[in-house]
Amino acid sequence: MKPTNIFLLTWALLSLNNNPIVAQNEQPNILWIVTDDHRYDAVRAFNTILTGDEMSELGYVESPNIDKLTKMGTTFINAYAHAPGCAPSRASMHFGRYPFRSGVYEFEYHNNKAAHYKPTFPEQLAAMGYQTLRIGKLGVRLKTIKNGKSRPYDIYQNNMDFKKLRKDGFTGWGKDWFYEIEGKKVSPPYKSMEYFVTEKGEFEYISERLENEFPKYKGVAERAMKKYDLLRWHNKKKGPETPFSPGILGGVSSRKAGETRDGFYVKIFEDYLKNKEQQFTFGSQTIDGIDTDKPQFFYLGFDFPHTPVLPPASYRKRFQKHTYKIPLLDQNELKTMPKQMRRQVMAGYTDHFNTSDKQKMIQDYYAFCAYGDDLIGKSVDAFIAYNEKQNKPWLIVYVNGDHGWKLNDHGSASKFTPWDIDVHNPIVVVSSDKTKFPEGKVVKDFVEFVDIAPTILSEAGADLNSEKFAYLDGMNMAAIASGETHKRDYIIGESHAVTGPRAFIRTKEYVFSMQTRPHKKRGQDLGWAQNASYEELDPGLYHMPSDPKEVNNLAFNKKHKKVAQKMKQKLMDIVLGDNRVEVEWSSKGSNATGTTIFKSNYAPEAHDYKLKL
Ligand SMILES: [Ca+2]
Repeated sequence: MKPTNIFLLTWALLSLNNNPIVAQNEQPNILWIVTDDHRYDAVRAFNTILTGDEMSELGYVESPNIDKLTKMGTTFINAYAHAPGCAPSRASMHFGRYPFRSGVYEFEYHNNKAAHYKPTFPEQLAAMGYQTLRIGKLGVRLKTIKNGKSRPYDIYQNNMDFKKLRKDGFTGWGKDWFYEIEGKKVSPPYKSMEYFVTEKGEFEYISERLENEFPKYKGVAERAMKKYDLLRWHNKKKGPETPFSPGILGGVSSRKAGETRDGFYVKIFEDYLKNKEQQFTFGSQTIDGIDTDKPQFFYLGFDFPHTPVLPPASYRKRFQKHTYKIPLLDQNELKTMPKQMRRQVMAGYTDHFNTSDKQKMIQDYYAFCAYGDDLIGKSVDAFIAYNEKQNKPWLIVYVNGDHGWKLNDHGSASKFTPWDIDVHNPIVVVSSDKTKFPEGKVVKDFVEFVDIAPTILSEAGADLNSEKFAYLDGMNMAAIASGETHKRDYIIGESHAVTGPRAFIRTKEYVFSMQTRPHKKRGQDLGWAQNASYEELDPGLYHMPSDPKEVNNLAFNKKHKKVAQKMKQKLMDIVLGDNRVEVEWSSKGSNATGTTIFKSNYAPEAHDYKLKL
């Protein structure tokens, strides 16, 4: 902005308002943090609010830095994810739209050329003058179309992506495609080959094919299995656990605290904030340096505690001293479990693990969370120090997990279901303006992930009442905190990953879920659920006050028939009848060039936040 414009703006603000503190209208710098597959019970402050006991019901947890955030700001304890899988959950946050309005239901690649498409909120922020930076995991599979072909599309102006960081060795673990081994081209390529990076920067590749084709690598995986004390996911069908089994549920990081991939995200963030050059370089990546004349939007996408669960040794040792209460599966639960949810449980089944493996899985998970908490603390400190130095207002939005994670709850180590442990993800908002997000305040009203976009946009100066933002599905959390907006009787969600198409509606008392579509073919048989029998909808109903672990499916219990019917109708009308969009993205791999939209709008405005049972 030219000096004359600053003068005019200042003059205009002063003449509109007698309050001489112009800084109040200044756009704040914003830090948005999202963790990955993070259970709410890993945080003492959340446990204290929810149960009165700071520890998880499973046992010892540690979270001094997130606890501190809750003291500095407002905790939205009943915040929920819409789609409990990384990609659809992150899409709902970035778009500020429900899956059934954005048309992104699972891990599909999609594009920004479909007629109903609206920009992500970081793009809106850039249009409002912000400089935007992402560090770490994004998970939104957005593409654009150029010359009829699907092309990469950046949501953020600047990106420090993990893929390049891990190739540079700034990680303890990675996974990548390799087209060349030992200088020789390999065909087909090694797809998603796993590797560890040692303290010395050496790469240890984990691949059965590699060991067979290149004898010099023989035994690397076996040695890594022992050295890092790995627990890999396995089941009877796929055979016993081997050094090549997929999914690391426990073990120790090959690197010390601060030098894991999450550790490097924080180091990059700290260095970036101190950088005074026009450009900023880390490893092989160079991005624009920080423009202190612009308001800043920083997004930190941590990978912890997503698999591979590999806490650094210093954390792991401490947590190995604790014995945890292991959630066990009651076989009766399996019998009445909705089929789609049973499918998911079986896909991530862990109940056959022996007790010591289950202990290890839980110890390492919470140790990983404790390590991540330290990294959050460091990021927050660096951000606040930057703002104090710049004398700028600021805002932190901390989202505890893009969704949750089961530690043998319901017999599975996984996500993807509408059970509370998979979708309950508290949010903490801390602001330099303590009137909007008061210190230590706890809000028990429902909050949904679609609220994140309008909250941040509003703080950045957007007029949410303008036509431009009419597409946003959520509410401003400042208005929820102050009670200015209407209260929700329920929250909703829908996800198609692993379970198949399934939606849920949750009140403070009950949660009802059902199959929404007969298959995943977009736009076909949209009216299926309306004509299907109740049994065909594969219903699940749980009563939270009497059954907080959600093990007794009451969907076919006569006493709860009325409740089930009401919730079914409401849910169906909303997700299938209130402006539902499905898109044929024509997704073959990442080549999402389709833009054909299918709509279902037989019950407009069914989503009115009201449901009396
Ligand atoms: Ca995730």
